[in-house]
Amino acid sequence: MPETQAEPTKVIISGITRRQENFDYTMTELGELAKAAGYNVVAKVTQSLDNPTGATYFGKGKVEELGETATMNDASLIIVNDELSPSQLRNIEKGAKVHTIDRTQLILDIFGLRARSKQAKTQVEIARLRYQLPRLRQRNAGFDQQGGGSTGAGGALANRGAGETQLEQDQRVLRKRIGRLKQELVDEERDEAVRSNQRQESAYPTVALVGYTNAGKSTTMNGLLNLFAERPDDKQVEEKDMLFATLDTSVRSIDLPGNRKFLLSDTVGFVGKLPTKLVDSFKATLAEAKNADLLIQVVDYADDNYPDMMKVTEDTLKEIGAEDIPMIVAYNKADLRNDGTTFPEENGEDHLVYSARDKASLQKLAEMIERHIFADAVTAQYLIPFTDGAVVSKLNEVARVDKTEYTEDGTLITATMTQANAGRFAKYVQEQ
Ligand SMILES: Nc1nc2c(ncn2[C@@H]2O[C@H](COP(=O)(O)OP(=O)(O)OP(=O)(O)O)[C@@H](O)[C@H]2O)c(=O)[nH]1
Ligand SMILES: [Mg+2]
Repeated sequence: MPETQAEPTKVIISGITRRQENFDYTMTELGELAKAAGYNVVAKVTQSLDNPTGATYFGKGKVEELGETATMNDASLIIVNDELSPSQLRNIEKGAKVHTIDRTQLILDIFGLRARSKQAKTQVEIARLRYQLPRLRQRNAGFDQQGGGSTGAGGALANRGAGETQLEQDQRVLRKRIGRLKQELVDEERDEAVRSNQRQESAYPTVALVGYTNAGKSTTMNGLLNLFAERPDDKQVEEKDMLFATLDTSVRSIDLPGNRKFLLSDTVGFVGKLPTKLVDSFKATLAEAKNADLLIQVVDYADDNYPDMMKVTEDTLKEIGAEDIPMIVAYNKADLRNDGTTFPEENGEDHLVYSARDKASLQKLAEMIERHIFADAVTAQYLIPFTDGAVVSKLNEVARVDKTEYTEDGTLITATMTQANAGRFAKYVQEQ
């Protein structure tokens, strides 16, 4: 973890290319991730190697070069572009004499820095402890120094079980803590489930923005809020030119004309080689996406590497079990492409080229969302007896009311609404 100091820690990013096409891109991204963690990247060291060497990952000469580069640039940390085995990390450290972490540790650190809500913090902590568990070593320092300032580990040192080694004891303490945190998460999820049930009760369709980190999900959310917020002062979410700006899911209601209201959620972004443990821990946060009626995959269309990013997004969606939800693919940042791309431009039902900073684009996106989620909308005539006045207000709340007449038997209303909502008013329907 970087210390909070005026001078950011100088780091070297390093990786092995197996001549994969997107290697340069993944190294650039590793640099961005390092920046997001507060580091100053001063050098890059790469090696072309078909099979990373077992013991040191890099070839032996490369490890020495890493050490020399660090000395030359006054760097105190090496970051490797892969998930390494504990012994590989140790051997690089030994050879280069510089503290070394892998891509997984780096991403965990960023998540640790960004987590704001209790739920996000717990999720990150679980992922972090699970990463540390196989990395514990037989020595006294144990995991205290890597524990991210959390409590609990030190106190148990006094009650080592009979015949239990230091390492076994450390592992036991860690497992226990993971168990406790998981339980906390379950309790929180139960509360969240209640809240999200309440949302479902309201029968408003739900739409989730998903996609690669920095694609423009939060900017799209804010743009739609500006145009269609139910309450104009509805809180904007944070948008930032930085990887993993958003870690917590935010849900806001969007009110399209004609009482076509839906709930929109902004979620945590994905990244290549996102640690499985992290995805696993973030399932609660991503539940909003998993339970959505419609997904909008926001793509950074100005980044040449966007096809890879889409692949990562789709793989991650599969991992959380959201692959069968209908999806609009929204190719964002079209304004940054200098190849004459025009926008907004709809390609078929499910594809939109747009810019989250452009009003016409957002209006187009809203139209597409509306078409999708209200595709099954039904128009019917409802006769509400005067004694059921509350039903009339309810109808006005959830439906687009096309016509209202007053008859001897009650209020006669022609209204259009989703199937789900229509079901609630079935007994008032007038056959025509
Ligand atoms: N030029 C341009 N910039 C955009 C557009 N959409 C988003 N951006 C910028 O791209 C950066 C990332 O946008 P965010 O909305 O924070 O991205 P995100 O997908 O929420 O990212 P994470 O929360 O990190 O996953 C910000 O600097 C935005 O201002 C666009 O259409 N055009
Ligand atoms: Mg965001």
